[in-house]
Amino acid sequence: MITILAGGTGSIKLVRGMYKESENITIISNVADNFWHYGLYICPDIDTIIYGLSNNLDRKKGWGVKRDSFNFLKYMNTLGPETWFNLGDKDLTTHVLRTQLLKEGKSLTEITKFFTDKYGLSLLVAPASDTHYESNMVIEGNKRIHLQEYWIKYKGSMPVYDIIYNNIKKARVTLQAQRTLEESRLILFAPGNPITSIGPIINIPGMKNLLKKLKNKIVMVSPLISNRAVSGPCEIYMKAKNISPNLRGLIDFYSEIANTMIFDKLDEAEIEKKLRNDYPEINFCYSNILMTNLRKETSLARYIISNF
Ligand code: FO1
Repeated sequence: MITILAGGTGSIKLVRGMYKESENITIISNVADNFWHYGLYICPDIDTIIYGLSNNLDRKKGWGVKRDSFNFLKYMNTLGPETWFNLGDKDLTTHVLRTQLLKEGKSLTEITKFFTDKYGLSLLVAPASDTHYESNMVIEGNKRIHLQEYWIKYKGSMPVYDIIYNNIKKARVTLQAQRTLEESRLILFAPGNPITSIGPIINIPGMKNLLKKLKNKIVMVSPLISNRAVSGPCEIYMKAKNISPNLRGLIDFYSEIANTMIFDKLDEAEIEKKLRNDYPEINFCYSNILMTNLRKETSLARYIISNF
């Protein structure tokens, strides 16, 4: 079995390639971007994985359901509430149903299984934790706001002084996720944001120690090419955590827990010349990691499956 630690928009391309190429994969999904909105529980990363694997994702945006309409939001807007989070009408069915199941006492693990079954997916998508915790940005005046608010409502327009995982101390990795990690022959870190997609998973209490023990089978795929984020606010968030927003910062961040790191071929010269000697224990590998179409997604997945 291969287990992939994944976020949403930055991770789905590799997850989709791996799902096509491998019989037996499991996803451990980030949950720290989950939030309550209009009384509904929204789990963007879990949904991106489910929509992405079932061919329902709006691939251009990287989130939401393809060919969705936004009538609910238009009507909501006429009544006054803020409508900065674009919930589509089809997408809404997931949030309504999930919230109902939560209120009936089901766990997020059970609910996610319900949706993967409904969407006809033959893999386990395991939420990293059943306990709600969330990525919060610390902005001016030591104020904390949710990641979705920062990035979507405020369009990332103000300085971020820190990023914290609010309530993470109470979170535990689910038994299912822990067992999956132990039993996998390979653990892959998708090229998601290290701070807000993969970071919240590896910082669940107890998780780092578990991953250190499993280090030999951990492979990280870089979210950076030529020291720049492939997509999204990776560099802003790395800076906010006092991590150099470049290849060295990324390697440092994962060096305790990942034995192998896959970078783009474009970065081979820089890593071999300037970085490799500082990290003798890490196995650096190079491939074409920019997945701009489905063929490139499967090609990277094949490279990973045949080499690790
Ligand atoms: N991202 C945006 O940039 N703008 C949106 O309005 C937006 C709505 C949205 C609705 C459902 C969903 O599952 C995801 C959505 N996203 C939106 C993406 C999401 O906010 C982030 O990309 C992830 O949380 C980070 O992984």
